Amino acid sequence: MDKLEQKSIDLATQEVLKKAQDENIKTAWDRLELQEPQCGFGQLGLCCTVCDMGPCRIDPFGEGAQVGVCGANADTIAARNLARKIAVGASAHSDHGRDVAYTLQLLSEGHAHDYEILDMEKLKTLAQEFGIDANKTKEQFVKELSKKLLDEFGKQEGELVFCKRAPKERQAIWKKLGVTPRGIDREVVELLHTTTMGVDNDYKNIITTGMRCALSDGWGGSMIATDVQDIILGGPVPIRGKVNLGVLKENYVNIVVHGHEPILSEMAVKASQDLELVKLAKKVGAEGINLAGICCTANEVLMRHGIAVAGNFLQQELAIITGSVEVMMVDVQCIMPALQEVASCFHTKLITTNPKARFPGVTHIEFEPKKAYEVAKQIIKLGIENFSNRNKERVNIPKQEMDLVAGFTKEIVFQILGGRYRSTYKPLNEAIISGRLRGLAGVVGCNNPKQRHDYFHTMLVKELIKNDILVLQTGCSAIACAKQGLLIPEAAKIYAGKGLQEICEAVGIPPVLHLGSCVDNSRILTAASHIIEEGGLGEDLSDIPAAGCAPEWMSEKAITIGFYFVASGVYTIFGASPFATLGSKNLTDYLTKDLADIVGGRFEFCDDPLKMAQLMIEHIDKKRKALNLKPRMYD
Ligand code: BF8
Repeated sequence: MDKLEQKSIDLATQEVLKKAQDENIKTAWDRLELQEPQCGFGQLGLCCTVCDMGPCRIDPFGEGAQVGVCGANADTIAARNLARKIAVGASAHSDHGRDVAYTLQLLSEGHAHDYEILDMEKLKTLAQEFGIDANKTKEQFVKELSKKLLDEFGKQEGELVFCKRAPKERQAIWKKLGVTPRGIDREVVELLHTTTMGVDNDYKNIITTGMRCALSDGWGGSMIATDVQDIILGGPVPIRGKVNLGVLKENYVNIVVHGHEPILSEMAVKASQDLELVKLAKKVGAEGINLAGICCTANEVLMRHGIAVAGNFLQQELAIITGSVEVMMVDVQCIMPALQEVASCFHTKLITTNPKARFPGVTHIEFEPKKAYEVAKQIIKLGIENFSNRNKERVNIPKQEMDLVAGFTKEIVFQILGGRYRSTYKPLNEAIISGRLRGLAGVVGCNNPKQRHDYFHTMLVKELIKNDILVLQTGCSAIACAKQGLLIPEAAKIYAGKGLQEICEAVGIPPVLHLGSCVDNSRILTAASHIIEEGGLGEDLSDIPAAGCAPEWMSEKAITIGFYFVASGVYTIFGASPFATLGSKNLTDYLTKDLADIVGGRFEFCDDPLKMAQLMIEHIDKKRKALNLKPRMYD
């Protein structure tokens, strides 16, 4: 295997990395090399920077210091480091949810004219959940609902409304443990407070507070983001699209949207089809405007409009290095600071749009929901004007592009499997009970240059579907598997086991279902709750023959997602890179063993995709046995 193949299994990525190498443009892989060897104390979670008596570090070999200046030991330090990451991840997803809820409020006040209520059904469901009088007018509904949603962030007591979506048994476990989230902001603040110097020194208690914070993301901030986006941007339905760098077009003005919040990129979709702007693009010599996405903003516009996905996290720099991107418009999260440097090697204009995420010296065009479409048009226009600055000789767009089907939601699973007029989870439950489906797996998360790009995701998912496990995906993991052709119905015949194949063929779905962006992991939680509600698969989420995995994770947000899955009863595996806990054996044991008896879910750390699959299958089989279900139908 040559060096490029070691970096990524994706041919398009290899091709552009070669170009970067030839032109001496540095990418994340080069910068990782410069960092090596990375700090061992940091990797083990044993470096403490909580106060200025430090930084302190614990000697993992037991010879040097075993406590920091304040007396904190490895357990406290590792748990605090981890918990602070949970708080940061929860704050990112939840602040996203807040912005979407705020847009709904502006809409209700008549200040966000570019948006409208597109999913009345969901609006009504939420209104009911929040106890809003059904006799009110739509306008009153929206006003009251947006206020109640925003109140979820600042609530001081009680519990988040969406916690009621969880099965009763699960709610009881949370109550008993005291981890039912009260208010989203409160849980983040409290976790930061308890992990500052001289507050909580009990690693188990720190993790308990961490779980409550993570739950406020999964069953709070992220769920609000998902549901309100569906209300104002439309609930996704299965849709075909294309993926990989080959979606960039040589003769078109290429605009790439990147980040996470779809409120603006949704307007970019509309603006890219604006006849006046298309005419303008033709006037400058292009054939039209081509919009594509990176990361989760890409997943959002893919789910609702079938907009092409240029790539996942590690491909953001590569999109620019193709030399074909006129504008990369970014909002928040997962945007590498290095983009500015890479863009400066080409004609690409990097444009920031969110006051929370700016780059020094980079054009900033601030997004406001009140003038959303106007801002989107302004940005696309800049792209068109920039087309003439493209150096055609430096354009190398790889040919690789792959078809995919996305747009699956908890509502769509109902409809597809149960029929539009008989919406029910019964067929899904029956498929699991009969053994035609062995179980379910959520495979999610990022890329990390420390691991071979896309390799872990695709190897793992192929092995799972081969074993009749229906895979639900979000984020960069979904993009990775889509590039390898796993997200088309035809993939079932090639890769799936006989039972899964029969289901995919009967209803025309791929063996791997794309549920959206990372906040849409909340769709997995609600779908799992519906499975329990339907009956026959136990009383609690931890009873379902299911498992989760983030094989190439890198973000703090992934840690938060892991914790809300585990705290919801799910067995969850994290990939190769250390979890920043391994310096404390007590903490590692607590996360990977003891938690199972406390919350029904636990963590596992593993660095081999086939081993991950094996562990997930073993867990699923164990759950089948506990439910008195036969092993899978076909062996
Ligand atoms: O929120 S999977 S690299 S893009 S953090 Fe980021 Fe990870 Fe991708 Fe989406 Ni999620």
